[in-house]
This record gives sequence, C-alpha cells and structure tokens, in this order.
Amino acid sequence: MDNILEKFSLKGKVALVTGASYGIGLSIASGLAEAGATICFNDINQDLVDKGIENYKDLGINAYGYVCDVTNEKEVKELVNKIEKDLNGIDILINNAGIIKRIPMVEMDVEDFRKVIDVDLTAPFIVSKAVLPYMIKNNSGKIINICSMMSELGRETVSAYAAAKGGLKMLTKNICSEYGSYNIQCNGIGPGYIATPQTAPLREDGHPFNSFIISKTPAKRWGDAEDLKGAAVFLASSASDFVNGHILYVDGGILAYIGQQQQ
Ligand code: NAP
Ligand code: GCO
Repeated sequence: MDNILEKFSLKGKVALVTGASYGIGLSIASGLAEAGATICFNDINQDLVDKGIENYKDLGINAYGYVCDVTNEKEVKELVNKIEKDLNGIDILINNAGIIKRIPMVEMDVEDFRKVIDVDLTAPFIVSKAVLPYMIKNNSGKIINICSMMSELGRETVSAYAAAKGGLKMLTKNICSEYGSYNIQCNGIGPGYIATPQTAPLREDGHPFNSFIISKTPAKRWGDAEDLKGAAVFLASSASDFVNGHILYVDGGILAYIGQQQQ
C-alpha cells in the first residue's frame, strides 16, 4: 500500500501550465514542481517567456518555456508536438491563461466579448483537444481548468468573463463525461479573489471593491496565489483519481457566505 503522501507525488510527470509566466499560473506551476513534476509553460511573446524562465529560475525551477497564443489552434498543436519531442507527452494540463474586460454590457463591443470568450473558453477547448490523444493512448491524464467565482456568480461589467467561466465549468464536466473511461480526470479550480496583476485595478488604494471583497470573504482577506498550490497538486495527483468533473473552490468561503448586515 502506497504511503498516502506518495499519492500526492508528481515525480516523472510532465505538466503544461498555460499563460504561466507570472500570476496564478506561476504559483500553481511552482507547486506542481515542488511535488516533482517537470514544468512547461507558454506565453504570447518571447519577452514574457524569457521573463517567465527567470521567474522559475528564481524559484529554483528549470522550466521549459514556449511562445504560443492559446487561441491559435495551429500554434497550440505545434506547442504540444514540441513538448512531446522535448520531453514526452503531457500528463497534466492546467488551462490557466485568461483575460478579463470590465465593461458595462451595453457599452461592450461584440469584439471585446468574443476576445474574452476566445481566451477563457475556446482556448481551453483547443488545448485540451490537443493533449487528449496522448492521454487516451496512455490511459491516464489530468486536466485542470481555472474557473472562477464567476463560474457561479455574476456581477456588473464582467458579462463576457462570467459567460466564459460558466462555460468553462460545463466544459470541465463534459470532458469528465466523455473521457473519464480512459482514466482521465478533468476538474476545475475556482479561485476566489486573488492578488495578481489581473485584480490589481480592484485593489488600488481606496477602491471600494477592495473593502467590499474583504467584507464578503469569511477569511477577511484577498487570496494569495500560494493559496491555490495545494488544490492544484491534489487534483494533478493520483490522490484525486476518483474525483472527476468537480470544481474545487479555493475562495476563503465567499460562495458560502451571504454577507454581514450593515452595522
Ligand atoms: P494574469 O495575472 O492576468 O495572468 C494571465 C496570464 O495569461 C498571463 O501570463 C497572460 O499573458 C496569459 N495569457 C493571456 N492571454 C493569453 C493567450 N492568448 N495565450 C497565452 N497566454 C495568455 O491573471 P491571473 O490573475 O494570474 O489569472 C490566471 C487565471 O486565473 C485566469 O484564467 C483568470 O481568469 C483566473 N482567475 C483569476 C482570479 C484572480 O482573482 N486573480 C480569480 C479566479 C480566476 P500576457 O501577460 O502575455 O497577456
Ligand atoms: C472581477 C475579478 C474576478 C476575479 C475572479 C474571481 O472583476 O470580478 O477580476 O472576476 O478575477 O475571477 O474568482
């Protein structure tokens, strides 16, 4: 019988974390590396990839960085082929790359809406479709989609993002349904409000959203990208081999909490 901690080991596994030069992706990738995985990541230009490689080196991680726009199916297929040549197939995929546009719906250009859907929903489809053949052949694989509070809740100005993240929740359940018989587990992580460049505008001094989120979070703080590492290692490891189609919310309790009455 394996020691239970062995079940969380990722030794010998190759992980691709998309959009992971910094932010949540970098943190999740570093957690997977600490558990033994070999890390591959991509970003949309060489400068960011080079900066990402330095960021990983600073963490003591020898990561493989590639230029790839995850919305471009040709580039994604080339990326997966390169990784398969450099390292072998991809055992763990983290669909992390994402954007947000905070614009009132009636003022949002349809092109802005389409761009968010393209990066946050269509790209996870494209990348998952590219890595599944190896996982099917291998009869083993882990796909983790980075969902959101907006997979469950709406709010002003984030119509495209909420539509994408809601769709990503259901894409997660569908990949589980379609490929679970090949010992492939597809789950999601739903971060709460995490302090990264994506939320920096909401955390500026005096921004009302800053105190609002702290009041809506039972933990009474913004999340740190480090808070996501444990959930990622769990869902990427054999410790979660019978967990499938599940969205694991790492949100400090936001989704459980109706909020405190005005004092
Ligand atoms: P971030 O700081 O904005 O980082 C997003 C990353 O995705 C960047 O490296 C970005 O690269 C990359 N990216 C964007 N478009 C891409 C494309 N077409 N191809 C390849 N890479 C692309 O965001 P984050 O806060 O770390 O969020 C990471 C993920 O977590 C996103 O899916 C986000 O929706 C989700 N999330 C975030 C929070 C939060 O509170 N921060 C909470 C829940 C979920 P560039 O810099 O080159 O654009
Ligand atoms: C926003 C924030 C959120 C976070 C995250 C919450 O404008 O509401 O950017 O959407 O990014 O998705 O889970």
